[in-house]
Amino acid sequence: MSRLVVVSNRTADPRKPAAGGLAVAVRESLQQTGGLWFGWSGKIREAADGTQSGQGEVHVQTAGNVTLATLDLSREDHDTYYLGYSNDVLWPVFHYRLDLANFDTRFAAGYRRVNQLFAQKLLPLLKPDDLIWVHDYQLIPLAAELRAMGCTNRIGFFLHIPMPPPLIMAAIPEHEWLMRSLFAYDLVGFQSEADLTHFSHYVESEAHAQRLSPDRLRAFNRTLRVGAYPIGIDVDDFKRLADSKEGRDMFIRMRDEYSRRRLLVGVDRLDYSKGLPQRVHAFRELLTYYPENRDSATLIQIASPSREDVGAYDNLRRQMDSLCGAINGDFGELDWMPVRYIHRNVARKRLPGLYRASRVALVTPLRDGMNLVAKEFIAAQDAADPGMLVLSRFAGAAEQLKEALLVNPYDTQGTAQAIQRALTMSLDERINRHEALLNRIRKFDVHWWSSTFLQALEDCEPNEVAADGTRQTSG
Ligand code: GDG
Repeated sequence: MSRLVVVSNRTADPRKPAAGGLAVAVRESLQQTGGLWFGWSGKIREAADGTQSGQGEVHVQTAGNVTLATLDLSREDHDTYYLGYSNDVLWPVFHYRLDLANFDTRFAAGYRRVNQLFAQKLLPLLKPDDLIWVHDYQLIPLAAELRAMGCTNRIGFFLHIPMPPPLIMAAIPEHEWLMRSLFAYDLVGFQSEADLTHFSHYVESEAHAQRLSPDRLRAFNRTLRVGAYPIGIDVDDFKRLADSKEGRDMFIRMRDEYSRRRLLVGVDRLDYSKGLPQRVHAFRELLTYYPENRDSATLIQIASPSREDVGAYDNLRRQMDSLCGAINGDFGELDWMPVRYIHRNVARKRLPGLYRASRVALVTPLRDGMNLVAKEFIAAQDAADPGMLVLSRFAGAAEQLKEALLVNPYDTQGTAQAIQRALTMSLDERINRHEALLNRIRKFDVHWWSSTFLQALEDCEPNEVAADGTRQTSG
């Protein structure tokens, strides 16, 4: 069997609990097979003389059956590749936020330089039949760089974030280069059918791609296999966490603390894609138009700190401080605060108990590739008395989780109505909906996700390497 090589912007020790969707999912797939995990160390190396030459040494360490290989970045590379192009261009545009993008040309150059550096440092570590799985938007051109250096391995790419429609993608000055780069992979996976459709429309309209079969596209003189592989969670592992002593203690604490109230929960990175201000507005609307919820409904919103060195995140933080302060000021009583806003990271082992004690989860992003919190909430519920999920139709998860109450997060009144419906739903209806949701997240769990993707990658036919370093198939 081929060795698995995973490449992502950051790596993590796969034996330790991970926070963040990608780290959790990659850990699952690597731990099963063992292999190599390659990425940035998270460290910035300043050269002693103040130049940019301090980067590039690969550090190798072993963690169980996984080898971790990481490299440091120079300050300039970090600022242009990571802060600049990844977080200030690709993240906002792929989440449909052209208004927040900063198309500085130095960013694109840094992004390309770091992808070349990754390729250079990874290549000597590769064996001929390794299966290479590249993750996410920071590394779109990695396969093209590896091919240019003569790499003939099968390489797959998974995009964890949404793929925007063609006319939004086309706002990125380098859009053609980015999309052409994807054709150096053998397989490209998306979170949802909607994302796959956007990509197909892009290559059909902008690059005159031919559709050879439902999952094969030909453009830029190359053939690419594509598919929707919605990412899942490890349902049993999450349930175990819920049933552990710490999980149960947390549940009992929350249940007792809020025995007279009805608890709503939100757990997100503090990110403008997650629709947090809109969510607080909707909650305010709920208290205004359904006054029976006053002195009762309590929203615990965990917003873990994220990318604090990017300007747009600072604005969001101030906006949330002010919105939550205002709602507590306007509606709060001596013994009741409507919103408990926590701008800190909470230990993973505390999440299942919090989810289980909550009557309603608010997962209302403006755009999200998938959203794993929605799935974690379902997994943590008591099947005999489950809480209800209010889910944005703009999360990738909405394609799978139809039995949730789907909302448009821009429509604050509609969202407030859905929250009210969730709070007042009969036990029978909650049980029926939860059963269907649980079955679906069990069937399409993280093991299904990684094994289906990797099987499809293994099944890709071997290609010839073209003169320009990219591999060609006959079509
Ligand atoms: C990207 C895509 C896609 C959150 N706060 C805390 C905490 N979390 C954990 C959650 C969940 C994970 O982080 C967040 O996953 P999401 O899927 O919701 O979102 P992103 O981080 O934006 O992930 C997303 C995902 O990749 C996977 O492909 O679904 O669409 O944007 O597991 O529980 N964990 C802890 N403390 C916190 O405060 N321990």
